[in-house]
Amino acid sequence: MITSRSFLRGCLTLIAALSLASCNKDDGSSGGALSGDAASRVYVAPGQKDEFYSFVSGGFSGQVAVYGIPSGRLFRVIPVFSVDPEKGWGFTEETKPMLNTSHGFVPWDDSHHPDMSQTGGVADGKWVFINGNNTPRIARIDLTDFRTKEILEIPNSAGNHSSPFSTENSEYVVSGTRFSVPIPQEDISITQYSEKFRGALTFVKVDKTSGQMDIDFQLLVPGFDYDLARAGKGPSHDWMFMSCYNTEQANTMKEINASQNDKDFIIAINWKKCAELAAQGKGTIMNVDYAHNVYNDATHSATSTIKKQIRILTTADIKGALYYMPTPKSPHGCDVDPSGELIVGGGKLATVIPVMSFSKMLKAIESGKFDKEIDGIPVLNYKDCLAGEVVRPGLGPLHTEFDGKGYAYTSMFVSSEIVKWSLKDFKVVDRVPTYYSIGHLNIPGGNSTKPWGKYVIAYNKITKDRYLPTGPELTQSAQLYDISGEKMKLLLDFPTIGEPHYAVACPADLIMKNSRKMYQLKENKHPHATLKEADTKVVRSGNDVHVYMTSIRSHFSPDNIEGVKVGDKVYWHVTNLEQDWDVPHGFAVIGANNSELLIMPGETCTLLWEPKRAGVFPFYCTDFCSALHQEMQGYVRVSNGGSGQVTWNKK
Ligand code: RUQ
Ligand code: CUA
Repeated sequence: MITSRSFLRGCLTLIAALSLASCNKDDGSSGGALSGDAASRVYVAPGQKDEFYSFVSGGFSGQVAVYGIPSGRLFRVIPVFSVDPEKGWGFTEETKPMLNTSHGFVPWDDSHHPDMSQTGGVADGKWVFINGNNTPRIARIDLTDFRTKEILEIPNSAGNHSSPFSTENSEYVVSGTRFSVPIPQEDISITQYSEKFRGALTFVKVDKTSGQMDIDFQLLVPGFDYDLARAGKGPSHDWMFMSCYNTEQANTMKEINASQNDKDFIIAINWKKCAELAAQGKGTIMNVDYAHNVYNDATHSATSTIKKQIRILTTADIKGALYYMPTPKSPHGCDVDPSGELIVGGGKLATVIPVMSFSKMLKAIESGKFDKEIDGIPVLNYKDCLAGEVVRPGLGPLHTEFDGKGYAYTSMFVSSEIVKWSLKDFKVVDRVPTYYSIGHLNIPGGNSTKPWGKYVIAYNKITKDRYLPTGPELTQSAQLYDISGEKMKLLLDFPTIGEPHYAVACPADLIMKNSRKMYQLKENKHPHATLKEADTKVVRSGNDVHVYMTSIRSHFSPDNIEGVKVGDKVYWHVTNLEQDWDVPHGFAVIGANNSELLIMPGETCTLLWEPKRAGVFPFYCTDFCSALHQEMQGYVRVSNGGSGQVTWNKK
């Protein structure tokens, strides 16, 4: 019997040994015989399009990157939780409210787990949800224009890691806290962790048509670390399964102290039942502050509202809706197979991959035979819920996805490989190395009832020697494998932004057909929009100067402005009058302390400029929009004192 401490030490030595070994080994995948065939499998000829869209988390970049699969070409970085001066995100007056929180303006976060909206358990190409881990938030990205349309702060959560996981029809996206904290927050000793700290699991309702999110209720649960989750499907539709570790409730030296228990848990939550109880008025209303930021397509502007209350349900309020399934050793991934019957745990330190059975879990609940209770939550017996174990899978199982053809694919962080195993007999049928230390993996639709099981993509934690070196920090690395045959086959390495955690992918035509080409000028309800050149003007009100400007190939109107004074706040409200696909105009002015504007056809954006010195200053278009793009420029005169009477060249 190995003790957890010696097992841990063993793991760490192994990690070190493996990373050395793997860096030196010649795997033959970087060239030679394989590459010709592999190249043709990922080659998307000029003018051709990729088969899948893939939305990859940016990790510590706080954003989402959009890639084509199989080419691995990067199409777009969607700004979500972090400011992006390229697109003015968080810098324009219209988008600043999107990054507001109860802590004030927060320009950065750590985004991990995109999840696509689903209808009937199948990815529907409407929205991508993603978590902000550090300042707990969930964002919703609209896939018609690839923009973040909503950010909802999650109160009482402290590290929104187990999030956001969609139920089968996106009735809810669910958010579990990584860190437990005193709820409500109070100034107490950290050593009171086990008596006083609690976890918050939040159920966010999603409107079917608009996608708008709203907190429906929050569950207060024991003070563990909640990690990852998946909703049930088909027979298990009403349930959500979430892994948790640190059931030891350690508050220090967690790498050792939170690795003592042989088994931690997957918590099974009957969300349907909880929702019914919440709707009946069970639980209590708690006063909390959380920001709800919504971007309005008609006004091209965001608003931030601080909301004040949520409904809290304690375990006593929802008897019979929560159960713990013991799961070996600090589980990370918690993945449900396409049939909804099997729940796969990813015990980071476990030697097997445990596969739990939903129907057995129900039987165990019915039988009323529990090992014990924790805070009123029955702990089921491991064996009673177990469908089977994948034995000798490799080391450090993390995440599992499914191909829809009867197989599961589990990422193995420590042994750096993907392991393919059968859902029938839990036997390993194939394994391939990854370079190196794979975290998540993704099969298009691989978390749904209908996987498009053609490729699996590995998202790796360590890059080492795979690319040209770029100093101490290397690009992050994704790897594409063909899984259409019996054996997995490495086809392509491609770099990603930030750190890729999870990713979601779906067939391109699901999204392409709805992709927006421009914003209609006639629908532009921005309060400072200028819909034709004749209406352009400059208006002073006190020290505020509002420039109502238009841009169209290849000039700004107005393009000469005088009467601005040092100390003024100049708001440049630029409307792009183009009504044509792919013709943005930019706007930049010298000394701006924020960013440029990049204005889409039909859109209005506002840049605040506070000139610090007198003189005549140029502004110009930053996007090469026509043969006369270089001529798309103008001047603003700034005076010390003076009349402050603004003038401009009227059209
Ligand atoms: S987590 S691997 Cu959020 Cu799996 Cu990163
Ligand atoms: Cu408009 Cu360049």
